[in-house]
Order: sequence, then structure tokens, then C-alpha cells
Amino acid sequence: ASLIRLEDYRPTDYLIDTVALTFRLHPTDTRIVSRLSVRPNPAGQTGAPLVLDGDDLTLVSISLDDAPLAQDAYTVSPSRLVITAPPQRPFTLTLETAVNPTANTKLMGLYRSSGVYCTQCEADGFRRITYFLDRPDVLSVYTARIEADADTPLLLGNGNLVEAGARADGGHFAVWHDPFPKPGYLFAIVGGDLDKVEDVFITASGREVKVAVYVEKGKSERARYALDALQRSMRWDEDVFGREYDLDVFNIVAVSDFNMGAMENKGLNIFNDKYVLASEDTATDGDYANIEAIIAHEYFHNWTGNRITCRDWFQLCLKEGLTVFRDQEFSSDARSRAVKRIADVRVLRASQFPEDAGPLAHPVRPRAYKEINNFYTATVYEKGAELIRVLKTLIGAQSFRRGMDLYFDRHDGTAATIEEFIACFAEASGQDLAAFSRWYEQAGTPRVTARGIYDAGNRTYTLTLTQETPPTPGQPDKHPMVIPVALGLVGADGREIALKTADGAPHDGIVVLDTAEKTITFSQVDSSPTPSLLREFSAPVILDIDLSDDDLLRLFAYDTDPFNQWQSAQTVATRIIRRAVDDIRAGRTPQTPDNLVHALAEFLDARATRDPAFAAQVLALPGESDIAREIGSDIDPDAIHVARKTIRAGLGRALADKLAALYNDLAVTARYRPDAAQAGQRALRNAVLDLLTAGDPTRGGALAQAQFDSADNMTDRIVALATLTHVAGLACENALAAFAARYADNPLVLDKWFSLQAMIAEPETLDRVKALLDHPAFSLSNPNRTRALVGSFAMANPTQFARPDGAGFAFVADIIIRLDPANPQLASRLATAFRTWKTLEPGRRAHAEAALERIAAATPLSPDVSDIVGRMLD
Ligand code: DPP
Ligand code: ZN
Repeated sequence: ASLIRLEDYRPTDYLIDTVALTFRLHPTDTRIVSRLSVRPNPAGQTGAPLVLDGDDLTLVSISLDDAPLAQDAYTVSPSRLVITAPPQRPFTLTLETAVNPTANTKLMGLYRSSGVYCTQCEADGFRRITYFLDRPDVLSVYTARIEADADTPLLLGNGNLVEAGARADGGHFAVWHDPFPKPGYLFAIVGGDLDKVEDVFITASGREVKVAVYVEKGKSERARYALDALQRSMRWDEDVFGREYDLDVFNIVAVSDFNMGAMENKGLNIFNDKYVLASEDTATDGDYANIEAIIAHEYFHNWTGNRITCRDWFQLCLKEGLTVFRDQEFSSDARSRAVKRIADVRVLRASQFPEDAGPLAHPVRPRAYKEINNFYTATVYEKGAELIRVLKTLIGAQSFRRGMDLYFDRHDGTAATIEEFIACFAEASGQDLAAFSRWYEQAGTPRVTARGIYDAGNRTYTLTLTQETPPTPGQPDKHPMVIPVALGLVGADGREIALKTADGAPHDGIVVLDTAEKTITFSQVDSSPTPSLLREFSAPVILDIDLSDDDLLRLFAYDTDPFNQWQSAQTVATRIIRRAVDDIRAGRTPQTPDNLVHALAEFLDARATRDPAFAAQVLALPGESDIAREIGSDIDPDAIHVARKTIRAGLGRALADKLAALYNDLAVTARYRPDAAQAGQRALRNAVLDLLTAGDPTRGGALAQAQFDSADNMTDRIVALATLTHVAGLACENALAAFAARYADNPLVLDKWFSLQAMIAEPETLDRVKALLDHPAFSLSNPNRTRALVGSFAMANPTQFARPDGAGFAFVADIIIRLDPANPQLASRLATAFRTWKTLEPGRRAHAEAALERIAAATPLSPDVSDIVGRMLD
């Protein structure tokens, strides 16, 4: 595949104003007639050929202004249709194509999932349906007529239903019209036989919208939570962003084979059923929270993505970063803001920081790509969302809202760019945002170093902040970024010190570090303070601060910012586990230090039951991948695993009595609700069980067994099962078997079962995973199954994926090679599990390299996998 560059962007030579599609649905021979009203683009090149994109298409017929087009007037291949000399006036092009939805294993374009016809057109799947100018800056008004047999009673499209009826052949049809111009990637149809839950939503201006969620027969009760989340999202977008829904219907359809989480097709969102279906017996509290967030995310795209779309795929973060920010805010308002922030930062660090530090690093707005499907990344999504947060912090909430209003006003109905977006905020705030926009251009995570000096004589505290961004592929030299550092000073007595600048004026607590180094002096500081920096994680950076463990533990106890309370405990725990890693590699036995034990004991007494969701985050401690990231090179995953386990065991033993008491006190007696309060209580109780088990596997195992036997909800059941897998032995095998029997006909729940087994940190796991490939419920052609089993092994079992003998890498490489011809996107995503391979110690690194070389040499190799593996080996 060739390299596509941002700087090469130019408008199309033709525009397509309307698209009228007729689908005759058939399992293996679906026919699509596409009538395009085409005209030369005044901004394009006069007289140019009309080059339409295709992918795996068969052209059945072609006519221009309803006359068959002469053979010498065009050339066609499965991937291209070129009209050599099209009229230089408006004309109608009519194409008929034939596709085979059943054979479509790539899950792009029109395909069948458990008998349901559905489509996925982002980023470039529309060209697998018909030849088209398949790029986001070609906006057209679509009408879709769908014809099907009686066995496919439900026919859905974008926009509003305008006509439906019977056909003479016993089949039927439906016509959907979407009045809002959109690019092809937002097109969708669905055909199937599904159940639904529905309601009516009244918009702020009093319009009625029929909202519905469609799921497999017999599962509609499990769609109620999703429907409720949708209506709450619709209300929230009115309240917080002033955005009202714009069609008469909003439909969501859940399908069981889906490469991504969900897709925001206009008025017809199509979802991976994992993010729709939930009941207390089948879904965890975390599943409910994900469903809420993703339903909101896709709904919010209606304005940020659909009404205003992207000029080209380099601008992907324009819709994704912004929409992730919006869904994060929605969840923060619906749940605990502090806990949501902690969870989001955990995700950012676990998924984006390693990307930014390795061979796949790229700017939030990339400058070049070979395969766009490989750029639906944590950098574009999660770091993209952080940049919106940084922007809001820099200009303030009011200017931010004014800027958003201006953006919606000015760019509605267009395909926009990051420059146009930022210009709205520059105008709304009166600030020059040129330096801020560097965040979109420069890859890599900036490292901010903070050093403070207290001058008792002058009662001043002087803070020096410096920044540095490491080189990333193609970007050896970096400029300083604009980094808002939210901060406070905590006095020796634990109280917050009022911030005053050197001349005595009040300071707002945000220092904008926009040069390589910046020094600020605070006055009227009566005693040596402890600085609390980067409150609420005010920028996506790595902070290096020379505070002692005791200083950090003081912040843990007294900081007014809950994020930094949590961060301080995490930092101390990270240091302790890192020292333990050094001990283990040097043959010494690590010790769990008393200071952390005491701090946690006090915390549990004072706060645990008052704020359980927060306490659960504290007790979770940094994960193995967090520690690996901190160490950064020459990594031995086994040493990290043992170190973390040893420290946690020490904590579990030292805190055993408190933990046992909490475990009893925290039992939820009320009827199950997935809300934040109850979920927080369960989360803490389960974190307590985990730590208790680390300290005393026998006692913890017994509690876990009892919890497994008596649980009345999936959250408690799956945590108990996970705990048993850590204790191992017969109890574990029996519980696994009981779980599998109970959920034998629920594939989504069995995914949890596959995933748990794939994550066991034991050498036997590889054989177990290989054996599970043959389990009747497993299928490599279903993305959820593959991610649950192979994905969990590769992404969430660091010791076994990176086995010292290389067998873990070799296994995953084999699967990637097997998967690639059928579903390149899924294979390519799995391959990113290798993205940190260069940070491993030499022995494991050599095995990883050999596995990657083997994938790279496989033939045929998709552009998707070839691009990812190529960049990793570069
Ligand atoms: N555009 C889709 C989303 O919402 C892609 N999965 O992120
Ligand atoms: Zn999105």
C-alpha cells in the first residue's frame, strides 16, 4: 500500500449531490443499484476523469443519464471504476453491483452476522457496496430502498422511513431518506428478524423522536439499560452542549460479529452486542458503565462527527477525540467525576502511553498513513480527548462552550479540519492558540520535571518546571508544548495554602508551562509546603517530582484533589514495586514497607466505606504493565509479576483483619442496581477480597468460593471466579466448569470465561488457551471470541505472552497469520500486542522479533498487518 499524505490533500474533481440506492438483499448475491447525481466540482480540475473507489466489487451494469455506457467510455476492476471523459455538466450515473454478504468475513461493507444483514462503512467500507467517491469530504443526501424476502421482516436505513410495503413476489420493501448530507462512511442498512425495546423521546423544543434498540430474538429485556442510556445521553447533550436530535427516529441495532465497539451511522447506530446487552445475571458493573459510555459516545457523534464531519481521515481526532471527551463528561456527570477521571487516566496510561513511547507512535493528527484502519488508536481517541480537556483548561469553561457553539454554528453541514476547529476557540477566547495546536502535530508523551525550593526567610516557594518530549519515529526534535499544570500547595498541617504570586496577588492555580523551562514564585507561604502538581491530571504528560515517599503519603492523606490523592498512593506503590523488582533480579527477597501499610490502614479506617469506588481504585495498586512502563527498558515480566505479588501479599497480610472486617461490612443487601453507588461498594468489596487473597490464599480462596456459590449478580460471580483462578487447584477447575455449564448458551458471558483463563499467569496457560481454540463455543471468525481468548492472552497476560522460551509470541504470531486472510482488521489489532517488544530484556526481545519477522514474511499479507508489523520492525 502506498503512503497517503496530509499535504497532498486536494478536493475531488466531482461532487455527488444525491445517492439513491436500491438493495435487493440476498444471502450470497445481493444486488445494489446506485443512482448518483454527479456534477463537476468548481474547486476541482475541469475535464478530469471520474475515478470511483471500489473494493472487491463486481460491476453488473452501468449507464449515464439512463443510457448504457459504451465499453470504451470506462475501465473497471474490483477496486476502481474510471469514467474516462465524463460530461462537464450535471449528470446521472447508474451502477449495479453484486456482492456476497455471507462470504464477507472482513466485516466491512455489507455482511451477515447470525443471519442479520448489516453494514460497516467506516473508514472505507462503502466502496465494498458500490463504486463511489469514498472519502469523507464528499457529502450527499441518501435515499435507500431495501427489498427483501418475508424472512427478513425488519428493514432499517439512515434517516426517516418514507415508504414501506409488500412486493408482488411475496417479499417487501422499505424506503429510508436521510435529509442531512453525509459522507459514505456514515451510510448503513440493516435487514433481519429482530426484537426491540422502544420509547418516545421529546426533544427540548418538543419534537417527538421514536427511539428503539434492536437485538436478537428473545433478548429485548437485556436492551433496556441501553435504551435508557440513550435517552439520558440525548437529554445531556441538550443540557450541556445545547444540541438537539434532528430526525424522527433513532435506531440502535446490536450484532454479534463486529470489528469495533460500535458505529455512529446517521440515525442508525450499529453496535457490537457486547455494548448493548446487559442483565444483572450476565453483565458486570463495568459492562454497564461501558454500555452507558459507548451508547453516549455514538449518540454524541450525531453532532460531532455527523452534522460536522472530517475533511479527510487525517482529521479523525476532530470527531473521535472530541466525542470521547464528551462521553467522558457525560459519564462523569452520571457517576463520580473523580473516580471516572482516575479510570480514564488509567486507560490513557495503559493504552496510549505505550503507543506514544514505541514504534507505533504517531501524532494525534497523523501526517501520513498507509492503512487508515490502523489509526483508530488510543492516541487519536484517548489522547485526542485529553487535548480537548487541555484546551478547556487553557481558555476556561465559558470560552470553551462559546467556542463549541461557534464551531456548531459555523461548520454545520460541512467536512471540517482541526485548524477550523481550533480557530473557533481562538476567536471565542481571544487567545492565540497556535502553540497549543502543536499537541496535534507532535507525537510522544512530554516529561515534566518539577523542582521546588522553600525560602523560610522570605516565606516564598519557588517552583521550577521543565519539559522535554522524547524523539518518536520521524520526529527526532521536539518543540516545547503548552502544558497547563494545575497545582496547589499543601501545608505541613495538611491544609491547602492560598496561592499568592510574588507580588501578593491571588493565583488561580494553573501554571501554563509553554517554554522548555518556567519558574514561578509563590509568596506568603508560612511553612515548607508539599506541592500537589498536575491536579485532575491537567495534561497528558509524565510528571517527575522529587517528593519523598512521606511527602507523597501526606498528599495521599490531605490533598484536596482526589485525583492526586490517588496518584500519590500509586506513585509510592510504584516505587516500592520497582525496588522489589530490583531485589528479585538481584536475588534478594523484597519487603513490604511499613509506611505504605500504615497509610493504607489509616485510609481504610477513615475513608473506605465513605467513598468505596475511590477506595477500590486506591487498593487496586499499579498493574504489571504500569510497572513495566515505568521501568521502560530491559524488562523481565516475571520479575515484575513476582515483585507485585510479593508486595501485595505483604499488604494483604498486614491489613488482613481490617480487610476481613470490610469484606463483611461491604456486602450489598439491597436488590441489584448497576448504579455508581452500588457498583462502587461491590468494587471495593471485590478489591478487598483480591488483596486479602494475595495475603492469605487459603482464606481468600474460601471466601471466593462462598461468593461464587452465592453471588446473585455477574460482578460478584466473575470476581470470585477470577480470584479462584489466582488460587488455582481443583476448586478453580470446578468453578470454571460450573460457570461454563451455567452460561453454555450465552457467548458474551463465555467470553469472560475465555478471557479469565487466558490471563492466568502460569506456564500451563498456553496449553490451556490452545485447547480452548477447539471449544465448541469458540470461533476465530467472531471478533469478540478472538479478542476474549487470544486478545486477553496477548494483551493482558504479560508473563505468558512473553514467555522466556518464546512460545507465547509464536502462538500469537500463528493466530495472526491464520486470521489475516479472513479478517485483516482483527489480525492487525491483535498484532499491536507486540508494540512494546523493544522494551523487553534481550532474550525475550529476540523471540518477539523472530515472531514479528515470521508474520512479516507470511504471504499473502494484508495491507493492515503489513503496515503494523512493518512499523514495529522499523
Ligand atoms: N467511529 C466509530 C467510533 O465511534 C468507530 N468505531 O469510534
Ligand atoms: Zn467514535
